[in-house]
Amino acid sequence: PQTIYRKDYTPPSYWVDTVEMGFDLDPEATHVATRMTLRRNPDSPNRNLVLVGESLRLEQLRMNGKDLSKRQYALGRGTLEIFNPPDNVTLEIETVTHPAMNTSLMGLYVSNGNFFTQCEAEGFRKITYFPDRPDVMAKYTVMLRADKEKYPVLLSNGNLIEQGDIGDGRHYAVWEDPFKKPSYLFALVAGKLVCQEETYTLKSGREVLLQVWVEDGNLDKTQHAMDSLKNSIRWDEERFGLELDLDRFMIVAVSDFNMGAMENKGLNIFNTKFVLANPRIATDTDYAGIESVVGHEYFHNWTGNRVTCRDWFQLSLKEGLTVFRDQEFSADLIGTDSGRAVKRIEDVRVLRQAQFPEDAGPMAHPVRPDSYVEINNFYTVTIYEKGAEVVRMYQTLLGRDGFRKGMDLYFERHDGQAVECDDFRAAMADANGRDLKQFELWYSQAGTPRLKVDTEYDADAQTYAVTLTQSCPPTPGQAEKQPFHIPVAIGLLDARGKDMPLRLEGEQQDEAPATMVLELTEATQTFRFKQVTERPVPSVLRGFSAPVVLDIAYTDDELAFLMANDSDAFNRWEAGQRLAMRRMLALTGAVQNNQALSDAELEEGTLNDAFRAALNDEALDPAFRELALTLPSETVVAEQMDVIDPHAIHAVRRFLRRSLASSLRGDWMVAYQANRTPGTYSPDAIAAGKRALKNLALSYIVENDDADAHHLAQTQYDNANNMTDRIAALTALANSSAPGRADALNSFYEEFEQEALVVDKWFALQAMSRTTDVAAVRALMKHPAFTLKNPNRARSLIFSFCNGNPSQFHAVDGSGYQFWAEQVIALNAINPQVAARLARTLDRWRKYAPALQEKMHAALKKVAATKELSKDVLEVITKSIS
Ligand code: HT7
Ligand code: ZN
Repeated sequence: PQTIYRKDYTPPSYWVDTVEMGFDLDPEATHVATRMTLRRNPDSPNRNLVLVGESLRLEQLRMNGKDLSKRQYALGRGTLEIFNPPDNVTLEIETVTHPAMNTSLMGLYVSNGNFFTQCEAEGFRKITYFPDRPDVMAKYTVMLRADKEKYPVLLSNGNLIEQGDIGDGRHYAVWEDPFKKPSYLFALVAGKLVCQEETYTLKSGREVLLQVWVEDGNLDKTQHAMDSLKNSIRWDEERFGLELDLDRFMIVAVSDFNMGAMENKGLNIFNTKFVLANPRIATDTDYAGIESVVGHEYFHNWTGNRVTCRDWFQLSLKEGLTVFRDQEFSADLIGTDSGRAVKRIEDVRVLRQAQFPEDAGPMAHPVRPDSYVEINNFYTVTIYEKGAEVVRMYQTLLGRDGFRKGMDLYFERHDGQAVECDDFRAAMADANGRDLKQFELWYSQAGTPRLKVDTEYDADAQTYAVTLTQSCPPTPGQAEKQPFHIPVAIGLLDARGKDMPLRLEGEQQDEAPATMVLELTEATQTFRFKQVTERPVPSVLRGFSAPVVLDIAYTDDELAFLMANDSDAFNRWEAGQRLAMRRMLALTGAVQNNQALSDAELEEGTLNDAFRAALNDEALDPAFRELALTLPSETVVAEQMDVIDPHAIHAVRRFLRRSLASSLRGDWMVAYQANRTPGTYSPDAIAAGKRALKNLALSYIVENDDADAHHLAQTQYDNANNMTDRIAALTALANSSAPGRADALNSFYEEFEQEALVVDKWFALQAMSRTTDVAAVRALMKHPAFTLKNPNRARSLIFSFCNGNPSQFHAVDGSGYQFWAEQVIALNAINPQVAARLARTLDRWRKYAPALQEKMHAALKKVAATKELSKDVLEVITKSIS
C-alpha cells in the first residue's frame, strides 16, 4: 500500500462551497443524491477535479446540468477524476451504499436496526464521491427520507428546518448546518430513539436546546451525560470565553462504535459506554469517563470544528489540545488541590502505561507524523496523550494567563480555517512575545527524552548546583535528536521537609518561590541556587512538567522522605512509585536467578514502612492514598527492563502484594472500615476516592485468600448498592479460591444479562483474572453473548486478555500468540480498524526473551501471510516485523 507523506501536501484543486444531500435510507441499499457547488482554487497546480469514493456504486454523474460523457471523467480505484472542468462547477452525483453489510463501522452503517455514520477520518467517501479532506470546508443541507414507523427519528448536523410525511408510510426531515465544515464532521442518525432534553441558558442569555438520544429503555441512564454536557458548556465559557455557537446540541448513543465518541458538528455520536450510567450499571470510573468524553467532544466544537486541521498530519492540533482541555475540565470540576493532583497522576499513569511504550517501539512517531499508510492507525496515545502534554508545556512555560492569551489569538487569527500545528505554536509565541522556535522539536521528534539530574551542594558558598542533561533515544527514521525545550519544575526540601525559598544565581527575582520552572534548552545546563542554607533534597519535575523519563539518584530514605513530605502531591506519589519500582526490579532479578522470595526481608523494609505511613495518614485524600498504595503495573515495570520477563514480573508483583497484604493486614482492615460510603450513591470525587481506597484494601485483604477474606468480599458483593462496589467484590472473588466464586460469576451474568455494558465488564474481569488461560478465553468466546462484530464486546474479552493478562497471554508454549493471530485475522475481515488495534499487541516483540520472541515472530508472520489483509493491519504488522 501507498505511504502518504506530509511533505507532499498540495492544496485542493477546487473548493466546495455548498453541499446538498438527499438520503433514501434503506439498510440494504441507501441512495444518496448529492449536489455540490465548487470553485477552482487558483493556488492549486492541478487542473483536474479529483474526488474520492470507496465501496460505492455510482448511479449518476452530472456537471452543470448535463450528464458527463465517459471521456470527461475516469473512475479509478477509489477515485473519480473529472478532466479539466470549468472554474465554477455544480456537480450532481448519485451513489448507492449498503449500510447493513457495513461491518467496518465507517461511513453509513446499521447498529441494532438504526442508522449511524462515522466519517472521521475518511468515512465520508463511503457515502458519496467527494474531496474528502479536512481543508475542504462547505455548508451542508441534508434531507433524510425513511420509513416512518421503523425510523421515526431523523437527525443530522445543525438546525431542523422542515419535516413532514411523503406518503407510502415514509417521512422526511431537512437539516441545515449554518457553519461550514469539513466532510469528516458530517453525521446522520435515523431510527427508533428517545431523548432526554433540557433548555440551557448561556452566559449571554441565549437559550439552547440540549438532547441526549438513546434506545428505548435507557432514559434512566442519561442524566449524568446531560449534567456533564451542561458543565462542559459552562466551563468553556468561564475558562476560555468560548460560547456554544448552535441553537441545538445533540448527543446520540450507539452500541457499535470503533472509538469513544465523535464530535460531529451539533450531533455528537457516542459509544454507549460514554453515555449510559446509573449506579446499578456504572462504576465511578465509568462516571468519570463519561464526564471527560462528553467534555472532550463538546470542547472540539471550538478546537477542531471552528478551527480544524489542514491535513491529517496535524491531527494532534485538535486532539492534543482537546485532551488537554478535557483534562483541565475534569481537574477544575473536582476543584481541590489534592483532587487536581489525583487527576494529574491518573493522566500521567496513562501516558507511562501506553505512550512511553509506543514511543519506544516500531510504531513510534512524532506528535506531528511525517508519513502514514492508514490514517486510522494514527489515532494514537502519542497524538492524544503526548499531544496533550505538549500543549500543557505551553501553559507551564507561559502561565495560565499567557496560555489564555495564546488561545485568544489562535481563535482571532484562525476561526473558520483549517490550519497546522505551527499556527498554534505561533499564536502562543506571538501573544506572549516569546521565541518558541525550539519548541517545534516536540512536534517533529519522536521518542521519550531522558532527563538526567546531577546535584552538588557547596556548604561554604551555600549554593546548590543542579545540572540537567537531556538525551533522546533513536526512533524509526530518526537516529539523531536535537535538544528539546524542556520546562523543569523544581523545588528544594529542607531537613524538616519544608520547601526552601528558591533564588537562582544570575537572575533578578522579586520573590523567592517554592517551585520554579527551569527552562532546559541545551544538551546540558547547570542552574545554581544561592542562599541555600542546608543540603536540600530536590523535588524535580513537579507536577510532571514535561513528558520525559527522569534519571535521578535517590537513596531509599530520600524517597521515603519525599513520599512523606513533598508539598508537590505528584512527586509524593512519584517517590512511592520509585521506591516500589526499585524493589520490584531487584526482586525480578532474584526470581530470574531462581532465588526464593522471602517475606521477612520485606517486612523490615523501607517500602513496607512507607506504605504503612501513607495508608494510615488520615490527612491524605483517600483517592491519593489509593494511587500511592497501588504498585506500578506489570506493563510499567516491563518498560524498565532490557529484556521483558512477564512471568517474573507477575510473580514479583503478586509476591509484593501478598507481603503487603499480610504485613499490613490490620491497617488494610481499618482503612476498609473507615472508607465505607453508606447511604445514597454519589459519583463525586470524595465518595469515589473513598470507594477506591476501600476496594484497594479489599483487594489486598483477599490476597490472603482465607475464609475471612472470602467472607468480606462475598458480603460486599451481596450487599453493594452500586456497581463500583459490586464489581470490585466480584473481581476479588474471581481472583481467589473462594468457594462462592463460580456462583457469584453466574449470578452476576444472570442479573445483568440485558445490560450490554455490564456484560462487557463480566467478560473483561474474567479475561484479566489470574487463572484465566487461553483455553478459558476460547471457552468464553463460545458463550452466546460473545460476538466479534461488536467492538466493545471484542475489546472486553480479546483485548482484555491479550493486553491485560500478560502472564497468561505470554504462556511459554506460545498458545497466547497463536490465539492473538487467529483473532487479528478474524477481525481483519470484519473491522480492519479494530483488528489493527489488536495487531499492536505484539509490536514490542523484540523486547522479550529469545524463546518468546521466536513464537511471537511466528504469529506475526502468520498474520502477515494472510490474504486480503487490510492496509490498517498490514501497516502495523509490517512495521512490527521490519
Ligand atoms: N475525533 C474522534 C475520532 C474518532 C474516530 C477516528 C477514526 C475512526 C473512528 C472514530 N471515532 C471517533 C474522536 C475524538 O477524539 O474525539
Ligand atoms: Zn478528540
